[in-house]
Amino acid sequence: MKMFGRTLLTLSLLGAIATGAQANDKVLRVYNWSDYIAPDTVKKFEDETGISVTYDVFDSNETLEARLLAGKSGYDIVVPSNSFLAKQIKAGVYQELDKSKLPNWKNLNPVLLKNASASDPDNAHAFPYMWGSIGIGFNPDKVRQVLGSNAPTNSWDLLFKPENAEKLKACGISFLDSPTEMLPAALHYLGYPVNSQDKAQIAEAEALFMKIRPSVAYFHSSKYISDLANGNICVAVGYSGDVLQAKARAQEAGDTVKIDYSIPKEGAGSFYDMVAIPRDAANVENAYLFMNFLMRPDIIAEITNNIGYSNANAAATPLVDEAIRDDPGSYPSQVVMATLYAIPDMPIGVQRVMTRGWTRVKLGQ
Ligand code: SPD
Repeated sequence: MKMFGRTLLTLSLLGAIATGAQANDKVLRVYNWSDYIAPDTVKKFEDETGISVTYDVFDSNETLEARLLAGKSGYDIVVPSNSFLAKQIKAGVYQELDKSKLPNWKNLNPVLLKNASASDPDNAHAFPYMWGSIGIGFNPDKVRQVLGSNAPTNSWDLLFKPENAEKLKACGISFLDSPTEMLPAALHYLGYPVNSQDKAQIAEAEALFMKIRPSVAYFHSSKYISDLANGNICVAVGYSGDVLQAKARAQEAGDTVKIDYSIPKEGAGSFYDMVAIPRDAANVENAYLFMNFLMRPDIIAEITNNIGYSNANAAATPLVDEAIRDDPGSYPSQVVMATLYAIPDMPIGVQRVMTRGWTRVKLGQ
């Protein structure tokens, strides 16, 4: 009996230690894009699992990459775009996924998985979360006021023709602060390959921005959402879903500011944002639980319904609001899809050239 009692005590002590250790491990650190999750997604995960989540945000791949390449980012889940993924995989930043821990993988859209596998063969390190395009968000009333009813809102001419940009300066233009997304847009407009490594062509793209630089109010990759919504600016080069969020916010605030999103007819950049686990993540099992949670149709559909981006989960499509499914900005037609180009994955050396050029553009010198 005594022996049995002692064993029980030992077992319960061990149990307490184990529970204590588990309790300390019930944490997860997530680093995602800003404005990229539903308001209660994290809370739902915490309630269901008892895992406490630290959720931080960034608004450019460049920022995320700097954290990852510096090592020991401290995060268990990160969300790089496909255009940055391949070289980060090569640099050994991510762990290979154990798909047996992801039973909800079956819900993912096989076509999108295949597209995303161009940067990650066999989708070995990451799965696609959301995808979208980089186009033009604009306030049709203000733009018409400035440029007249024939304003070319369906073309990059709206911004890349200096005579248009000069006029739009009066109501406010913003650009994404991302050389790897903005310079390819100019290269494409100039008729060069979006992944050009030709320094002269990149310099020409830079010169195009330099010409319109005096008309640009600011370069920022998330501030334009609220500025479009409250009428502080009238044109923003931005991410599809973010412009739709601006539109929704403007509608909620009384619908006096109208916002539209256009994918210019010349074509625009498209991206997949991918969920991955850094190699040095401390809470890998919890990261798998979070990944699997994000692959649940009800969870990811709710996120899409809040942020306006198309997700990569086939099983979730029937749960996505019709208004979003029918929005050509979120779910472009096949004809428009054919005009999209993938944001290129540039070698690090060329990326540096682009970053230096972009710094000159921002400084205007
Ligand atoms: N607010 C969320 C924005 C997500 C945009 N990701 C785009 C990456 C493009 N390369």
